Amino acid sequence: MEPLVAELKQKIEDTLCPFGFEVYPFQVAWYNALLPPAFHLPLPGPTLAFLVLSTPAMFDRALKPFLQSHHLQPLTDPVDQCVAYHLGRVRGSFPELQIEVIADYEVHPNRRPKILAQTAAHVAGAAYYYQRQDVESDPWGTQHIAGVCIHPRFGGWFAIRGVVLLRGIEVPNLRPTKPLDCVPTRADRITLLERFNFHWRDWTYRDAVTPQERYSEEQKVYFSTPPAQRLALLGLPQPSEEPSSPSQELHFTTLLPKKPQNPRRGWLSPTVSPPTSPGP
Ligand code: B12
Repeated sequence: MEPLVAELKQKIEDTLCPFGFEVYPFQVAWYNALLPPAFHLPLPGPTLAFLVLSTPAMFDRALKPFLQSHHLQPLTDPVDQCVAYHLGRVRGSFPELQIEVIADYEVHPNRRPKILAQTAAHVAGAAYYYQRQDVESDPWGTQHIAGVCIHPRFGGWFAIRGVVLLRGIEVPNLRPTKPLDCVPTRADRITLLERFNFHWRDWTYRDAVTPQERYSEEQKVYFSTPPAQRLALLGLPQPSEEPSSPSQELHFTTLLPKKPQNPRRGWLSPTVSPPTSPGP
């Protein structure tokens, strides 16, 4: 890797990795080359960019401390705010550079995503993006089949959080790293894409490779809770409520016993709170 890229990567890693994120460098040209002009990033091809993803550790290392630090605003998703806060810190650590950050949830006024996170993850070598075109004579006819990225160490137990663009830093000699093809057979790719498209709520697509770490039960419960109920789940005031005492207690530890005891207790029981919208 070019010394400049290695140095910038190290600095971004020092900022983000302790909080459960990973970063992978890529050139804007590699991303633009795969996409129609409507999706292009409007920067010169050799511009340096970094893909940022969150690992299972992000929940404990970034989200919980963030919620306790009172940075939380009403009305927007706490995870999105937490990620935006940490990506913003990257900008803060390079005051001399023109850094732009695009988060996975950002859309243009016509609702088109500002970044295709999976294509970026693939070109950055972070996680292989499996699409129906990667399955020879696929069995799905006219159905829409969305693609899914699989990380060599975390399987599907991660989320792509955004890209950091370093305007003005051009690295024409950066060599692409191919993502590891960890689901090489046709049969396994079919299983993966069917699980992701039709059974994503059961989490099984995430085990396409045996992961080094999965989301904790607590994290799964959080992401399985409809966004509107997540603040209540964490014991935080709802947007309509006045903030209560200055030392707002978090209720994680009371929500879930440290060791899973009786999984049918209280709201953990599927009959009480069926998972509806797992997040990433
Ligand atoms: C809109 C959206 C949805 C929509 C539509 C999904 C879809 N893909 O059709 C809905 C609401 C249904 C949805 C659901 C889910 N989603 Co969603 N979603 C997105 C979002 C915001 C944009 C995806 C999109 O619209 N892409 C546009 C289409 C056109 O892109 P595309 O299919 O990739 O096509 C391009 C490529 O094929 C490329 N291309 C062409 N040739 C080649 C060749 C190569 C080699 C490559 C790399 C690319 C490439 O060109 C095409 C464009 O022209 C992304 C985040 C993001 N910003 O990217 C998350 C995202 C895809 N979702 C994600 C997840 C996890 C889910 C859910 C499981 C729910 C959840 N959050 O837990 C479910 C899964 C069920 C399902 N059917 O998808 C994750 C996937 C992570 C992963 N491991 O891949 C993402 C990346 C969010 C994240 N933060 O991590 N989602």
